[in-house]
Amino acid sequence: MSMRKARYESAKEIYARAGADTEAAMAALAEVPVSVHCWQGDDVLGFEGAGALTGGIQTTGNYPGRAATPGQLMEDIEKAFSLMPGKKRLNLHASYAILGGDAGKADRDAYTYRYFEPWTAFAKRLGLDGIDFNPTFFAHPKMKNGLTISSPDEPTRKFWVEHGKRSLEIAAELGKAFGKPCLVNFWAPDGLKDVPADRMGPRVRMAQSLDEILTVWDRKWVIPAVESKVFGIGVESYTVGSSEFCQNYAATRGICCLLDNGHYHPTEAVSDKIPSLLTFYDKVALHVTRPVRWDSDHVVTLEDELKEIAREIVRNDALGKVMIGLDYFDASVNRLVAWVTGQRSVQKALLYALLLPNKELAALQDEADFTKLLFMQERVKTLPFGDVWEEYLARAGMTDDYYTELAEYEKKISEDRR
Ligand code: RNT
Ligand code: ZN
Repeated sequence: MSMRKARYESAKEIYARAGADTEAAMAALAEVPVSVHCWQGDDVLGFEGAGALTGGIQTTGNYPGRAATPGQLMEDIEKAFSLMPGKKRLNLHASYAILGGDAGKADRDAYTYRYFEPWTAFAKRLGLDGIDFNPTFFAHPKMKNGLTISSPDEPTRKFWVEHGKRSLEIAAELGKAFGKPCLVNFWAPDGLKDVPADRMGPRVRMAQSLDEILTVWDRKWVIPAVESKVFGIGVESYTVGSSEFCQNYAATRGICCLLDNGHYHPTEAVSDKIPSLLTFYDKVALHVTRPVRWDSDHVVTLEDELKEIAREIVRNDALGKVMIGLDYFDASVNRLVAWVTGQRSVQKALLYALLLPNKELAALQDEADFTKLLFMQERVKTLPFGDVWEEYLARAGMTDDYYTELAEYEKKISEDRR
């Protein structure tokens, strides 16, 4: 028996004694789709010729090798995804339209599924579970004074409403193409740098715009969501799509909330919001990121809050209810290593949560045996998790070293792009 196998067999026994089934945990994890964002590969720039990222978000760093064309981005996605275990979906933004001869002619209010068909073919070739979609309400000259669907300027608002409608139409085709609904996440950066004189007007307009957009919602193939945010760069004082706005909008319209764990005040925890929403909603969408002092979108790593998010999903039997997506963008390190690191961190957190004796721990809480609960919660932390993780990777044909392969890829391919 190889050393790895022996370590796994021993871990399996130790976990069984602690009340966890490693085989069941690995099998469950392999079925959980994670929607991997395309935008880690090119610093969120897309293919429309946007020179800069706007809308209160920012990618920092200038590591060489950024994918600048659809071909390069697909090549990088294929490589990075080959090192990510588990089921994957691809998360696209409208700004990644492959316009071909229509470049410079078709604007976002006229995008159709045609511009995304190459992505469908690509995702099918990679055996992905599906594609999710996002209207791009930023990095575009038709944003007026930083506003899109909440703009008081009617032609501006209308343009963005049309973009939202096109996005839902494209998503319906994406859903049909894979035979599974497509998640469409509405995030608009609309907000103000300084103290507003009218906080309600923009919100009323945003709700009206979303209502207009939803008139083309295909309920069979599309799951719409709204993503809230507390502030952005240049919109420090007020964001239209606040948490209360989005949650109430979603609840009253029968759509979904998307929680991005970088979008709240620093002491708020998304792990605590998940069960609150699951009490009322069938589905909850997530953007997993790592905020460092602000919504910095650092590469996701295996830290406490990520583990807690995974535990809330697992112990509430919500693996089929929480749609897990990734949202980070770091341009200061090898972008593929960043991509794989974040996806694997989420997989690790889920496996970690699946290996906890969740029922026993919950029973201790109900019995108010807080002494034993404290003891148990600490004890499980040193179970041989790494041995199960390596076994999970081995069964996916992978090892824990993705660095060596990506460093070679960087030498061969990315460096030519300088
Ligand atoms: C911005 C939001 C949003 C974007 C992506 C690119 O703060 O998190 O989800 O990051 O849509
Ligand atoms: Zn997000």
